[in-house]
Amino acid sequence: MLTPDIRPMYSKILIANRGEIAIRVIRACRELNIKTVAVFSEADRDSLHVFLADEAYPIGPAPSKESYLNYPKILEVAKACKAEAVHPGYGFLSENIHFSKACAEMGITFIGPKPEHIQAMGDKLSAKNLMKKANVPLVPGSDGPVETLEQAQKVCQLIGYPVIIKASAGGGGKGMRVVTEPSGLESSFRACQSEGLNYFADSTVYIEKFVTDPKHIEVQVFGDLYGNLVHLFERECSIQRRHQKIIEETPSPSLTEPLRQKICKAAVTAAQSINYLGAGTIEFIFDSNTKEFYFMEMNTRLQVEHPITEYVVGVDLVKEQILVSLGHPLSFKQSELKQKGHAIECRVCAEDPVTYQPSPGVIRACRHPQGPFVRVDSYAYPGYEVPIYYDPMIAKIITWGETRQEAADRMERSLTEFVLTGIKSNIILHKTILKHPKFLDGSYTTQFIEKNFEIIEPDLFKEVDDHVFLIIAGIHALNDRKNKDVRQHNIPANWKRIGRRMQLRI
Ligand code: MV4
Repeated sequence: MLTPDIRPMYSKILIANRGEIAIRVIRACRELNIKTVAVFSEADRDSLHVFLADEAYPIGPAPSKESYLNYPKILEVAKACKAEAVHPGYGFLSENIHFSKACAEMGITFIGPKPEHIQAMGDKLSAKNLMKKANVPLVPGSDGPVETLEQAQKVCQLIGYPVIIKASAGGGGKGMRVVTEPSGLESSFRACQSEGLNYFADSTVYIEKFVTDPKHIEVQVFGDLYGNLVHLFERECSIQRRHQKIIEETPSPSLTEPLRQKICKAAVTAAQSINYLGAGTIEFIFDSNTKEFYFMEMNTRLQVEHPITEYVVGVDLVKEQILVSLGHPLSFKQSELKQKGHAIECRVCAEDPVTYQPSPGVIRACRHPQGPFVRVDSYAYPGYEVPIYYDPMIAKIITWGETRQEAADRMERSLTEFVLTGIKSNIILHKTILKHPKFLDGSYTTQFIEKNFEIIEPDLFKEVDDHVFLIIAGIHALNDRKNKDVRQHNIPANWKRIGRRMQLRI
């Protein structure tokens, strides 16, 4: 190992993000005694990250393009307030090559991927080529881009149907088409090319054998400046809808110990092959019938679901990102890392649990779950208006247990404890999933929501809808009689307490 060249601790970091992840980064900075700078859009004046940071500056109108994606403006703020580093969180600018470069040019440390790593992994074909050279398992398919229909037909004859056509510049599920028989190839091939061109200004597509009903298993990796590259085990993220994850857990209920070793080793090989630095995630699809896994993409950022890894492995990933960016060697060795117990995360979203439509609006009552082995990363508070402009996720509940069952029991308990009124949320969807036999036995796949919760059965949620109506009615009644301050009602509703007392008297 080289002699570590460690720079002194930052005195100030700018957080180029909003919501719960901005708060997550602020917390890590506080613990390291680093001052924090928040930036906010016009829609986010009352957002919690603005209150919690040491300083906060407006960066533009509500639409992301004019604020959280406006990196010249963000860098202008960083310069003016003398921030030495920028943390991008996830989404927004976290994997933006121009931002990563612009930071470097301005002498501001970007606590995220290097431009060359974004380059290598941002283009899916480039990533696949690199992985092929590194001997990381890939789904059989076209060796590189497919340019003509004739070429496409040849590839499909060779690998057999069903196939999936993917735009090379796509990712996270955009620009993909499944084709089940030869007659559907032409239209899907053309559609995929023009989707690539329209959305990503790149019509390059490639073809793979379509793996039916896979699981999504990803591996957290971390690299430092001294050639150390470790994995922090897997996360199972198969419970998703339209490529938005809903529940994640670790360890994966579908991996045996030898398989876990194999997939984690493949992830380290993948990251090592590009000399990866910092936190990253290697995404695989896993066929639970054949027990085969295949590399899909690499995400060169901190992920939403990072807390389940933090709980089970015992590492603060954000602190580690900050320290590694200063030139510290990793604070742990691979041999010291073990999975202890089980963690589950539920993403709580301001959305209709039946239609999945966003449900922005003013939060009235909000009381977060608490108690043993429960972590809540949230930016919700009573009186806060959830804006329509951004991601509907307002909170993450993370629970830990000695066993999967204990973590799940704690999650059910936490979901029951969570009081959230004024807006619709998917809390009831989470409760229903946790009771589902396919969740209980861990056999769920990426098709789980589509197969079980897509045919809308409003009766499934009736019980809770009624409950929500009652609570809202109670709050409104009290507000009208007493005062307008919703903060007061962050305690059990009076009508309920009084009702109970009356019952006892009778
Ligand atoms: C696949 C696949 C089946 N076969 N590729 C979706 C997003 C991108 N990361 C890759 N994706 C898929 N690629 C082959 N050859 C199925 C998916 C897929 C999926 C992957 C991970 C998590 C959720 C998913 C939901 C649907 C499809």
